[in-house]
Amino acid sequence: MTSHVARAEQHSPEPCIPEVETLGIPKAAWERAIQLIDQVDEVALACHVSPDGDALGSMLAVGYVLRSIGKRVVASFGDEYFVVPRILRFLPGQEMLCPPADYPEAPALMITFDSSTFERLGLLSPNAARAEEVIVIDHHPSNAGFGTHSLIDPHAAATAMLAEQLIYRLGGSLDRDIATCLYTGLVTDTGSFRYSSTTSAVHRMASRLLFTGLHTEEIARELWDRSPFGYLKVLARALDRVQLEGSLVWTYVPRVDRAAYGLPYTEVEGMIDIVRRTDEAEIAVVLKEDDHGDWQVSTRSKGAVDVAAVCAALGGGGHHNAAGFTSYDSVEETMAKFRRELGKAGWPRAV
Ligand SMILES: [Mn+2]
Repeated sequence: MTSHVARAEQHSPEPCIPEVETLGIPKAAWERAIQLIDQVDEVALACHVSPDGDALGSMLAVGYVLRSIGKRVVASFGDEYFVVPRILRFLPGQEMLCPPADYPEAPALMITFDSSTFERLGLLSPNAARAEEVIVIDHHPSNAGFGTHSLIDPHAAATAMLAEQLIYRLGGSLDRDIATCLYTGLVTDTGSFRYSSTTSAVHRMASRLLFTGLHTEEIARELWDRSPFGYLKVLARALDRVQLEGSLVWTYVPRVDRAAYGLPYTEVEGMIDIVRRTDEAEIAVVLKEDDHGDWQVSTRSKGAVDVAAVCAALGGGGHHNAAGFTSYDSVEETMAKFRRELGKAGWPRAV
């Protein structure tokens, strides 16, 4: 507790000064977004299915501010099994969430967060199709702008950066709850400020968030430093079958492994972060069988290969160094297709 006191004292003399940046978005586009929000009493927020910290954190942060300026807010994501992933249950603001079935059928204004395509809205795609206006807030380079209005900056490290700017433009300010949501987005999408997307603007934003008295150590523990015991057993099995093929390292997690320990799918989502540390590999892949029997494939590159392009060819997408796709084939067929697409992308390369 002493550390919190020390931090509060240390921070109290300096105020959090909002830094208004346009990011990669024309000023007029920000203004139009504010206009669209001004025109409605209720705003329907949505983020992508199987939400990560950036998707859910950005959405809840903006939700808080919309409520504070007198808007009715509903927020959701289009998963059939509507449950917030365990590691994100510490996020404040979850009382704003409603299951897709309770979501307005044809919202006057919908805002989507971190969703690169219409399809990534899952069960909420039809609602978006019927919405009068849809503001798309995102940072995925592949996002072509599926709404009626776009706030998309592919150079932003996280959607949370765009969310923060929207908050200032709405006349909102940061408090600890809002900052907790935004920080979760920023810290997860930058891999704890390790990825190349970590610019000075990212650290300036982190600084503004920390002035609210954020408990960064508690957020870090919730996000990365805890798992049920069964995770270790499932991880052990996955690591036991890991393979190194030239510069490709890969493994898979069948659902029977998870079932043996009652481990939900979301618990194995981050396993790629362990596999990708392999020195000998340029590319890392983890196939995770979800509860429907489909394979959710995570891929990582150390930079030489654009895995977003490879995954896009397989129906997925993402970023240059971190991307994914869904496969309805077997593990062997999925890997065969992946290797074929890697080949087309000129990999492995002659050195
Ligand atoms: Mn993101």
